[in-house]
Amino acid sequence: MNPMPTPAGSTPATRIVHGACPHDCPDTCALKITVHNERVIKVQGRAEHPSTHGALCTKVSRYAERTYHPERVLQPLRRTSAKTEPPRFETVSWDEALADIAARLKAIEDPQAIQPYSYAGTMGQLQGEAMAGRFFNRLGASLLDRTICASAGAAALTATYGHKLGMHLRFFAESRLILIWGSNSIASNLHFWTYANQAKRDGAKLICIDPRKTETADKCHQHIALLPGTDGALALGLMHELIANGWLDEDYVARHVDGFEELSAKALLWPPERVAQTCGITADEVRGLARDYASTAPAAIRLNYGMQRVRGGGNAVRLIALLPCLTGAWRHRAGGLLLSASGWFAPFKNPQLERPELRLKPSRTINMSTIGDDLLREASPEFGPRIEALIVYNSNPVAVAPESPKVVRGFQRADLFTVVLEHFMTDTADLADYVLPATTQLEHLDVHTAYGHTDVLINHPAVKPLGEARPNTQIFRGLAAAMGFTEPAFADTDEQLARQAFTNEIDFAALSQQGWQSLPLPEAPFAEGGFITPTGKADARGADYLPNYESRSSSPALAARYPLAMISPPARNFLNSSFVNVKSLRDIEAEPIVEIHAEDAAARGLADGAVVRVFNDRGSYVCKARISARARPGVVNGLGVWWRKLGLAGSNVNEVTHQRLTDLGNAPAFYDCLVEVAAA
Ligand SMILES: Nc1nc2c(c(=O)[nH]1)N[C@H]1C(S)=C(S)[C@@H](COP(=O)(O)OP(=O)(O)OC[C@H]3O[C@@H](n4cnc5c(=O)[nH]c(N)nc54)[C@H](O)[C@@H]3O)O[C@H]1N2
Ligand SMILES: Nc1nc2c(c(=O)[nH]1)N[C@H]1C(S)=C(S)[C@@H](COP(=O)(O)OP(=O)(O)OC[C@H]3O[C@@H](n4cnc5c(=O)[nH]c(N)nc54)[C@H](O)[C@@H]3O)O[C@H]1N2
Ligand code: SF4
Ligand SMILES: [Mo]
Repeated sequence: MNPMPTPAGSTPATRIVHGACPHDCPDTCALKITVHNERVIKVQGRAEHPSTHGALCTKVSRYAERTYHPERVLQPLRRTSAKTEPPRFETVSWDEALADIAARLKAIEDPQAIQPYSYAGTMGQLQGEAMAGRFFNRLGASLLDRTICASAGAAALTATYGHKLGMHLRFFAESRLILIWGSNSIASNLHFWTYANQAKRDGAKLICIDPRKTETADKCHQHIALLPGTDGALALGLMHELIANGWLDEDYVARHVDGFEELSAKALLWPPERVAQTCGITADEVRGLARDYASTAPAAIRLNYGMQRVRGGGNAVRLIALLPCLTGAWRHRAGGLLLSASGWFAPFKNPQLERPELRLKPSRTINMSTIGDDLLREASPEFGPRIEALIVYNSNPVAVAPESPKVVRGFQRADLFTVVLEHFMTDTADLADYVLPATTQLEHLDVHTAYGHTDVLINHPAVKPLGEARPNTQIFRGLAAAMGFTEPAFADTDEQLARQAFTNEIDFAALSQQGWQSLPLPEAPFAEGGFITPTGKADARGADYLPNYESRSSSPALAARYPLAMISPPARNFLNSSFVNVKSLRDIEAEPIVEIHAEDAAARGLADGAVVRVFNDRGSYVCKARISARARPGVVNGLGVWWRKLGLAGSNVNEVTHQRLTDLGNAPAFYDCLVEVAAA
């Protein structure tokens, strides 16, 4: 496909290319990429794009620095050292690498012993699963349950509303009250913040509900610093107040909520005093929040995934998602809730893109969040074959998956054959048998959906692939050819894949020309009910508060040894573990830190800046203590997700997290974690 035509006024040596930010971020910004003499010299936002209006975050405005990074992997690499030794690699040709990988895969008797492992390093439809999915389907490899981020909340929204649907981003600007709940929007959802800030300027009240006093909490009118994993109790307490004070929209409840009687009986067990005790806040905070929520219209909730990373995270999302159904906030386009907008895209996406029919036999499914345990598991009738080969792309599991001591041990298995498609020598690439050089967003074509807004975007390639790098699509095509797969599905070019990705309702020519297409959608989706559940009503049945696996009240013996609750939300200048190796961004974050309240630091004799060990029975993470009012007493904030090898002692925050799963969606409970902190 041709890049954008050279616009009038630009010299032939300089051209503008329209792109899309590939990162796992709700915003999916439209990019304006300036290419001079076949080199990208600037990455900016496109001011014309209504949802993201020309502003980029600091990270992606440095995207060219990432693409032209001197440490880019630009040739296929083959391991020459043992997995337990410092990593050493030699360069090999593509032909040799692909032939050898294919030979290794063919030698595996049961294809289910071959495991793909990927997430949202790029959220592109093409460089994500389009060709990879075809390859693994044809191979008959194990399936992967992609749970590491959002599946608890996704399952909860689906159970409650019938799909991952929510308010439109732009109408937050018209809200009069916004609850920013489990979201550090300024750091992780910048363009939402622009609309919230507009509402604030117009007189709206903003309330942040978050254990950490984030930069977003600093800018809100009120901050409610509850204990991690207690959001479900707070939601029940709010319902208690709505019911006790007669603040329900009875008509909306009667017509559009299923299971209200059952929910009401549960909520009445949660008077503000009990909620206060469970959540570690005051009863007046509960009462005040309920009053504000019931008496202000339109009232909107921006929920984010931070609050669902605990055992009861799915139920907590269900309960919070029911709040706008009880007050009838959904009647207004600026009222309701947004966690994810991704369900809006479902009717416009081609469900056959990954060619499920190429899979001839059903396969087992491995949960990506338990990869540590699963790599160490022996063959058994329940589990199936031992994992013998792992093909990783768009993810850095050794850094981001929970309980990394086990993940590392699994990747170090001498009998495991690991292929990693990457831009850089990440912690995961360091443990590969082969590292295959992948292109970045500036070098390949892709099409994107979003989860914070409802536009489809296209990313035109701005420059040719650097070195010998290849798009993921091309790498999987090459692997398919080396395996002898001859189905026509493997002959599709990236442009053909891009045209196949959506239904005809998305005008591909217009998308290609303008760079984005907005989905045609109703403004206030549930104003008249119309939930996508089987009954057409919001489903309240069964939703309840579940305490954490690890907390002072649920596991007192463990808490006696490890009394601090640790959450590990993202650092502002990294994107999960991406950008940790971009020096200008790492310099801003400076060092891996754990934020600790002055009282907790004093009780442990810790000074600000001291090198500390954050530890529990699973492992020990070395970082620096930052004594900070951003941490509440009893809770420490271990900002993520550093590359282990760029941290202080070859470890990161996932050294101490566990692999137990959430109540719904089988997601990791990263923020349900007890630790102790001591001077190192
Ligand atoms: N700069 C930056 N932006 C990002 C990312 C990044 O790494 N860096 N990551 C991206 C990804 S992958 C995602 S999934 C999205 C969304 O990613 P999220 O993980 O939702 O990110 P945050 O907005 O930081 O929201 C998490 C907030 O929830 C709070 N929190 C933790 N536990 C609890 C709890 O039990 N209850 C409540 N109420 N709050 C809690 C944390 O303190 C934090 O402020 O952001 C994306 N954007
Ligand atoms: N303790 C703790 N752990 C967490 C979290 C937390 O809050 N706390 N957050 C969790 C969340 S929300 C998420 S989403 C996961 C994220 O985990 P991952 O999805 O693994 O995300 P990243 O760490 O950004 O790693 C993505 C990798 O993909 C590579 N990549 C990017 N584009 C391409 C491409 O086009 N081709 C190829 N081959 N590679 C590419 C990048 O170089 C990068 O190394 O981490 C989770 N881990
Ligand atoms: S990471 Fe998010 S805010 Fe930053 S450019 Fe990408 S989509 Fe926009
Ligand atoms: Mo995520």
